[in-house]
Amino acid sequence: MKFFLINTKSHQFGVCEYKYAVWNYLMKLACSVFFILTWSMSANAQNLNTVNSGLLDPGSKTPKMIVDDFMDKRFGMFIHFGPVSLRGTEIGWSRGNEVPTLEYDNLYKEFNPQLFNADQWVKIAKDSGMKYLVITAKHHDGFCLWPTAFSDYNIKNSPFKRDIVEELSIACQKQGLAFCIYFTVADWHDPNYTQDQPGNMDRFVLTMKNELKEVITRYKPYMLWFDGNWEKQWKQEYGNELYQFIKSLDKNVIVNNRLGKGEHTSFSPESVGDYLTPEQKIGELNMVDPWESCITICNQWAWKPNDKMKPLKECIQTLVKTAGGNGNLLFNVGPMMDGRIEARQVERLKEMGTWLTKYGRTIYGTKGGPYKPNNTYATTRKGNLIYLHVFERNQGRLILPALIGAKIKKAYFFDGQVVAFVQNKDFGVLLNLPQVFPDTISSVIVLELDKNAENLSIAND
Ligand code: FHN
Repeated sequence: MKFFLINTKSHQFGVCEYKYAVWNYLMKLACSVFFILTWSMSANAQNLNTVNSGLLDPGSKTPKMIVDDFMDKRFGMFIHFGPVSLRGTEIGWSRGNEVPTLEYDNLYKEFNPQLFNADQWVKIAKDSGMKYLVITAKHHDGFCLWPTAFSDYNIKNSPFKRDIVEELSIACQKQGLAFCIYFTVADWHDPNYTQDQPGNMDRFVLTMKNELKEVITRYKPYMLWFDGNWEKQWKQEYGNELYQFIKSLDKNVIVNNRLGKGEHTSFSPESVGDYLTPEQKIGELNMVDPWESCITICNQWAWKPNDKMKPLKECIQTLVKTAGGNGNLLFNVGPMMDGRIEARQVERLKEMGTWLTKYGRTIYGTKGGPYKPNNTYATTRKGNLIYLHVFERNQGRLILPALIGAKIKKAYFFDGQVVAFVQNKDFGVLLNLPQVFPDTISSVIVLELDKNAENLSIAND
């Protein structure tokens, strides 16, 4: 809390004026002290109100059409960035491990990513076919990439000074990507979080509310990606309280399911938030609950020199299997200490963008299914079309379980090449595959049905 004191050290007054000036100063000081005390008491009162064991107001849920719009986007960029890029170790987790805590907490004094260019980052995401972008505005190390008034441990106090969160929000708006914010509920730098003393967590939750109010009102995020809800300090009631608070600021902002104490890959009474968040794996096919898998393009979330990068085939098939399971893929890059995303990662993302330029309509705005994805194929669907993504040729024949209540009228590759097939309501569908596929990574066969494919039940349960 900053105390704004009045400066009365001017000396040009006579005795009378001097007495008036002193009296005036004392009156102003008394008013300021009274204001600060009442504000602090109300803030403390608000602190006490942060612990609200009330259940969530069902009416505060994010409107379904907004979440449906999110799920139609299918593909987003996750960015883990911060002063830790100066060491090339994992954000948050390397604090007090590979990097001594004191050293880690002072990295911000060297943090100066002069080659950071928000327009470039967003263009890389856009050119790769991504429709939204999530930046770690505050990760577990507690460093804030925006100039918050509620913690000195922020970008304004680094040599870089610029508001990275704001610049990315503006760049996303200019280029038509949805701007989203990652915000940790586990802040390993804040003593109110780390020191278990009466009232500390209430003060911590109040700080969170103040910081969230800043980022929501200033940067108007499309979605908030919370993280860290597994730690013992974080209580269910904080999650309930924060969800209601967030919704009071913006009823349409999408919130992931890591505010409550529920686990990440299924909804439970403890869950707070709008969608499931499997991590570093492709989620299970789920036609009921919205979900998004967050997966790294390399191994580490934050930048690591010479980290192992996933081959293009794995990147594309991960996206296809995720969409085939009716989910989104949040694909992570970790920019380097100078603010650039590694050229090899940019190239890999461009290759994904080239594939999506051709096959994007089989991913965006589709539903997953009606077959569960596997290592040979995955399917998406829209209208009366099923898009059969075939990864392996398997001796030139592919057998699919029978579709329930629908018949295939035609089958052809994306480029029009006809595919011969026979179907039977018992053994299913047998497709004869050519010697050479149009696309070595993931070829798409269009199955034209005699009815809408979107409501068919899952065929290989
Ligand atoms: O601890 C974090 C980790 O650093 C990373 O941010 C992932 C991706 O969201 N989430 C947590 C691990 O579950």
